[in-house]
Amino acid sequence: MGFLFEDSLGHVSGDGVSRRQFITRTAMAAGAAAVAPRLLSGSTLMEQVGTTKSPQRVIIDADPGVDDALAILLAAASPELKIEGVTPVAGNVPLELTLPNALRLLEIAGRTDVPVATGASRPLTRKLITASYAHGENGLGGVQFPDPKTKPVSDNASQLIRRIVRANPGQVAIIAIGPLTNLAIAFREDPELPKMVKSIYLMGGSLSRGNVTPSAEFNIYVDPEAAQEVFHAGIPIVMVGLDVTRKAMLRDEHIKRLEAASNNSAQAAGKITRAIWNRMQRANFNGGPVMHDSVAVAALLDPSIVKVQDYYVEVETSGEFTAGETLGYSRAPIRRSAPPVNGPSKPESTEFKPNAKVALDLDPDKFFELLVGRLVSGHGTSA
Ligand SMILES: [Ca+2]
Repeated sequence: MGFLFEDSLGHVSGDGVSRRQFITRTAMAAGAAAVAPRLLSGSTLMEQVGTTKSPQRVIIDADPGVDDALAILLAAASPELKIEGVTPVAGNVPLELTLPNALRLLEIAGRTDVPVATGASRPLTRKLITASYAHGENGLGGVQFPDPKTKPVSDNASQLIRRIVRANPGQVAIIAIGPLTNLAIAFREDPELPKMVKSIYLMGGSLSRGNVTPSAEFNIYVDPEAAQEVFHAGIPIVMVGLDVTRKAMLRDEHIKRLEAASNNSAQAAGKITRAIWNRMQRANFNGGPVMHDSVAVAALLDPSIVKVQDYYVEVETSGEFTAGETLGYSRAPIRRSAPPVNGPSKPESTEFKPNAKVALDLDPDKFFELLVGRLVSGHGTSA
């Protein structure tokens, strides 16, 4: 994600277009009549991605990161999920920090059984741009936790992802809450792998302006080439972007509930979010830190928390100002920029093949009850 307080900070004003206006504009740009988006219910979503009675196997690919921290703690506190591995990547802060942060968070949650594998230290082709201004220099709001005692496994992130998915074909969902570099590398190394991935729940992108540029959301901005490959890998994707995560702004009452709970996960989450809260107050920002990444976990845990719609999502990779933008086509034609004089002469495709279910609405009360309720419950954590 990147900006935990993008809206209140006003880092990016976009062009003042509302989400609905933007969607309508997108549809019109695709040569279609403007229509209100048809939102699918959560149950429809789960029919798409499937459910099982036994815990859902997941890999968490993350760049912790303040909101990653709560997302990982939420997943660890959720008995519906079996965390098979965590694969840190460079993003919010460099890998030298996201890796120990991932180990720390699992230790806090009492989950040292979960393997952590070292991921990519930079995007596929670009220089790393971080968001330490929003997450604190250490990625956890400046809160100091003990150095981790555990070590990463000998496999690197792509190797661990491949090993877990190949051992459980069709059963593993990937919760991707950082730049998508690790996944792109795994798919390049093993082109058959995407067919074996059950689904990807990713926090990234936006159909309604970005947060790091007027076009791009942070995770996609950092590594648009990786995102482009992942969106076109043929895997069922649920895209949880800024369109919904902007509504996941933590309030003081939530932080107080975390602080009042005695278990390690809630205490850590309370300290981290309070540190960010205090930074925001000192800077005269209204509102609280935005829990972008936990929405992706929540959408997997309880699909009724979001409303989704089928889209064909393209990722802009060549734009001088717009790289990392996610464009959502809700119908054919899929029209591209006008071709150059000497370029290919096919500006559009008449075939509409959705490649993602994009979350367009969020029930914030239900979301926060799940997030805070799970963290304070202490389930799956040491006391
Ligand atoms: Ca993240």
